[in-house]
Amino acid sequence: MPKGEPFKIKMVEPIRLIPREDRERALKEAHYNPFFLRSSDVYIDLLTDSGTGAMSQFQWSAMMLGDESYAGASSYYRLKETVTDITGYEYVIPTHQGRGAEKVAFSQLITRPGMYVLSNMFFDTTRGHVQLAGGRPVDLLIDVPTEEYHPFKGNMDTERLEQFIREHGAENIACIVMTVTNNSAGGQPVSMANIRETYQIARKYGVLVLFDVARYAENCHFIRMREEGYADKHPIDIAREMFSYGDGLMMSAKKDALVNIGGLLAFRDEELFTKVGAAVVPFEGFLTYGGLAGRDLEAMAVGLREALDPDYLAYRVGQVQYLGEMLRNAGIPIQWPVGGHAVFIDAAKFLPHVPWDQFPGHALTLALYLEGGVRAVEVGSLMIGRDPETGENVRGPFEFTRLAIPRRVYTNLHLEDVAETVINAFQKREEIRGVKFAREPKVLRHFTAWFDPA
Ligand code: P71
Repeated sequence: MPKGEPFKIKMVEPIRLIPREDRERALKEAHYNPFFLRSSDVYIDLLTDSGTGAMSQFQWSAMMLGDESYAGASSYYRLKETVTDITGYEYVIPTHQGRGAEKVAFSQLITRPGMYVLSNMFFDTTRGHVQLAGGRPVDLLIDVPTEEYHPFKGNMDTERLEQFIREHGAENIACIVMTVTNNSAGGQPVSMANIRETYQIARKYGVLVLFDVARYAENCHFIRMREEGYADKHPIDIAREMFSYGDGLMMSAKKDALVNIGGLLAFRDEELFTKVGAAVVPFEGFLTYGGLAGRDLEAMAVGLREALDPDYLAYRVGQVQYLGEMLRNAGIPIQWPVGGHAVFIDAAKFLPHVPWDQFPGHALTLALYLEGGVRAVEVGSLMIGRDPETGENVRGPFEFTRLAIPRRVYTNLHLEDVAETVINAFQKREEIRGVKFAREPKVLRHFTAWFDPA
């Protein structure tokens, strides 16, 4: 097997590491929040793998075919046929990005305040939209320590799921959200067996199952590599089986549809489509464009297929693994095995002297920027936020610093620079301090909060 990337590079964008004094100044000006840094002050940008990938020549050329008709554009039908082919779902609605799909879905499915929405684990915007619609998000992730091997660490705890439905009543549950891969748990995969079992439980009690499939292609790759009976299957066939265990999907197309902007809703039956579709026109736009241009729909249709290519997936997941192995071999505590899109550093172990409510994952993020111009993001108690009822900070199950790898963007030499940065910070870890809020917004606070060193 060749070791190289399954592409060569046709267009380049210069990047550089600015001097240390400039990084200190930039961080202060950003109120110690990496979201406020200018990208030109960042050397290697691992803030997110969302919308930051490189499109292929096939996607760029498909964009020239964009049909910009307001309704019924041919670009929409090309996208719809692709989505139906992969998922089996007949009813497809584009949205401007994942959270557009979430807002539409939860505003219609949460019909009474206080209804529960159950998940293997919500991502932040999904959790935010459940709360904004008056619902109560509940995470039911299996419990495995971060450094302990488990092939499918993103799984739903199906025992607790069934118990919860029994205790609280199916009529009080708006839906189940199956997040694949499980981003908040470290980009960890969910097994086909777990997806099937979740759907069986849901059907037994008449509860709806929606997938959150931002990174479903990476999840299919893990099923192929790790679950018995899937080694010889093409990822698209694994995807088809997976989608058969659900009623619909919400997607941020900025990940596994390999586009810079876009999202999707898709449903198996017309009733659900009609119910949820009612909110699309006022929030997103007409049903066949959902806030996107015709050219965006074309790029998405091509990207959805490219992301299921086995060579691409092996390269993609392999690159994340390469970074993970460099860090693990150096003794850095990380979520193990690494997930599909990012390496998650266990910041609680990296910075044992920083208390959880001074956000060790965020403190380490700031340190990595100062050390090597690498931009990461906190995934932990800062991102989880406060309990809307008590106003108290909720302690998350993990305190992570996430290094998310954009798709087809950086080379392995860049990742070696990243590893060196993390290792250097590890050697000086005692000097790294926690943070406190200087300004704290109510919803999705991590995006726009200001901080001071604690
Ligand atoms: C990610 C993001 C987006 C993000 C979050 C925090 C900082 C920077 C960027 C978005 C997701 C996701 C899952 C599983 C829905 C969304 C929302 N992830 N579900 O991980 O991971 O999609 O961004 O298109 O609205 O960096 P959207």
